[in-house]
Amino acid sequence: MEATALSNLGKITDNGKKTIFTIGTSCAEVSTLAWPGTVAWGRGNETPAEFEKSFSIIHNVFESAPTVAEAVRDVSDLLYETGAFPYKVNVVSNSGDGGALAIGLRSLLHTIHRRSNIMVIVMVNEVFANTGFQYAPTSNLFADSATTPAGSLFPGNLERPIDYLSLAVTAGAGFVAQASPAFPQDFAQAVAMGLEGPHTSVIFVPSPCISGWKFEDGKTAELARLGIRCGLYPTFFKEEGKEGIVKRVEESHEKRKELLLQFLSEQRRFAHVLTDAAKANQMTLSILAWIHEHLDRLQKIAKL
Ligand SMILES: Cc1ncc(C[n+]2csc(CCOP(=O)(O)OP(=O)(O)O)c2C)c(N)n1
Repeated sequence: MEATALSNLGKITDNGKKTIFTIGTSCAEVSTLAWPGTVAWGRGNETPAEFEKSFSIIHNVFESAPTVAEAVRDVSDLLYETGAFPYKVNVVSNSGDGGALAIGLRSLLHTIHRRSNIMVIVMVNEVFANTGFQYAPTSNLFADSATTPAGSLFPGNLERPIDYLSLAVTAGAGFVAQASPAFPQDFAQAVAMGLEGPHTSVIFVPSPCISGWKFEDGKTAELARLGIRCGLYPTFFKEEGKEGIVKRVEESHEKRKELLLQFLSEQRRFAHVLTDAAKANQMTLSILAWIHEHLDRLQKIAKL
């Protein structure tokens, strides 16, 4: 899903301006290191002519992609204003949810607070994936992970996921969205709106991860849509000062429950939840309680 998101992001940001990405260490960073002509840990070979290409990437340390993006924004604006640089650029920071919402939260909040004109993309795969699938603050209830192993003492993760959408809105981001490439129009709209500025936009991309969530290859888009429709990853758009929207979530509680069960049952990280009917029902109801509470809060936040 992250590869699909990055590919779409590349197409949408190809809007006549050059786009400079800053990517914190994450799956997205590891997979883009192979891209020719990008600046990776000082190994880049950019020349002025190559700078005319439509995008470039600065790979930077884990927690500070938004801060590096701020610097790119300031320097490129300055060069543009002094006439040294012929055009304005899009600046996009990209991190995993571990990088943005655990170790890098301070950096993210400061960037939002400074209202820097950049777009921050956060890939939400619920784990620190490339170091071995450890629990992240976004991990869902009862998820089995390297640091919340399901066993006889604990049924996986016991913490409710952090409410990152409310966090970004109340921190003062000019535009906050959650959108998945599994609903391509939502994703394209979120990115296009996010690029408009003039403030910090934060876009969360729910990203089912085959190895971390332990599901069959080929199910990625289906799982993304199930996660959205059952309410775990509601599509969300909120511009500062305007009424926002929560959408693509099933209205009926029964339907949400049915889709949630399907979502859980296709991932081996939840296999222990479904071992018997009573346990499955109890745990599903706990997750649904969180979903309903979270959706209620988002509806209120959307009206701010
Ligand atoms: C300050 C710091 N702490 C830890 C690490 C080790 N590390 C590198 S990538 C990573 C996991 C990143 O998780 P996330 O941001 O969720 O991205 P994902 O791997 O899931 O794409 C960790 C812990 C690091 N590079 N720097």
